[in-house]
Amino acid sequence: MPSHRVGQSGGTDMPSRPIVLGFSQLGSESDWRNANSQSVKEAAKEAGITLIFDNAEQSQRKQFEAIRSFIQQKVDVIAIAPVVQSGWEGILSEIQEAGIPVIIVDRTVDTADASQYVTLIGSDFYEEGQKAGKYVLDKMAASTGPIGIVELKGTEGSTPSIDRGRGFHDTITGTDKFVFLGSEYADFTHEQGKDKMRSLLYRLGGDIDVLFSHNDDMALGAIEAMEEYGLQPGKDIVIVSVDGTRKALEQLIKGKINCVVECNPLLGPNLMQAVNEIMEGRTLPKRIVTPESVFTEVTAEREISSRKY
Ligand code: GZL
Repeated sequence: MPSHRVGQSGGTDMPSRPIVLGFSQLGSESDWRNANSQSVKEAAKEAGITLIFDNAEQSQRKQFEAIRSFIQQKVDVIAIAPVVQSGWEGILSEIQEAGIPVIIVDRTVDTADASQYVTLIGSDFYEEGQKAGKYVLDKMAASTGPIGIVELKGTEGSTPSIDRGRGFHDTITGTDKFVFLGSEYADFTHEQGKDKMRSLLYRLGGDIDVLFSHNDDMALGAIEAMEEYGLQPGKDIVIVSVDGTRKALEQLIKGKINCVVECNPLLGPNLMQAVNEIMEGRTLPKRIVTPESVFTEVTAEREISSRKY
């Protein structure tokens, strides 16, 4: 397949054939991830872009294998949703040597050379953590403390886990009435969220007043663990989560979750626009941030009917 690149002058010999995009998706660990994949597939079809999609099942090694396959196939653009932040310099150099432009999607990568990718399309996870922390400050304003907080963290080393945690902790630690009792990595999955919440309850039981979960799937698992333990989620323990899936909003309406910070997975249209602009030789911003909101018991009813995922 002849490869077409952005011309030296910045112009490009637009291919007479459909643009080919290789997308390394990190996995299918959560409803958010599946909605993200669906958005990319639908947007590619809508844009007439040929999509080569690979699901790495949360393995960075499998992402590298998929990317090397994209290079061999001489795709026009490579998009990567990186499972963790570190370890990408080598593979990004291989792509650069092949002359293929790169778009980073959703999470980010650590690299000393920002020229190794054209743009990053995704959320501001630190701000999402701050929003979660602000909700807890408001919700617990009348309490004198001590208020025991536990945390279910996403995939270790992933941008959302690192930055949501930083944003939340930076917001909460301003007052001494909050006590962080413990945190567990639960890999953004429902199953591990339930399992790790069980162990936190076993260790800390009635001392837990607040759970901050880095995503909805882990929060939904934690709700099951709390009910097994004989506690009322949303009442005995305040729950704040991130994503905004339909299942989480349903629990929000039932009062079993108290706040869901939105993280928008529908990045497909932004990605395809960026691909087209690269192929047209246009300059893109280094960062494209998706707009997001916060859902509480008050706004959930209004939002749930419009949720696509
Ligand atoms: C955030 C995304 C996270 C979601 C999880 O943009 O990377 O990964 O919050 C998903 O649900 O597994």
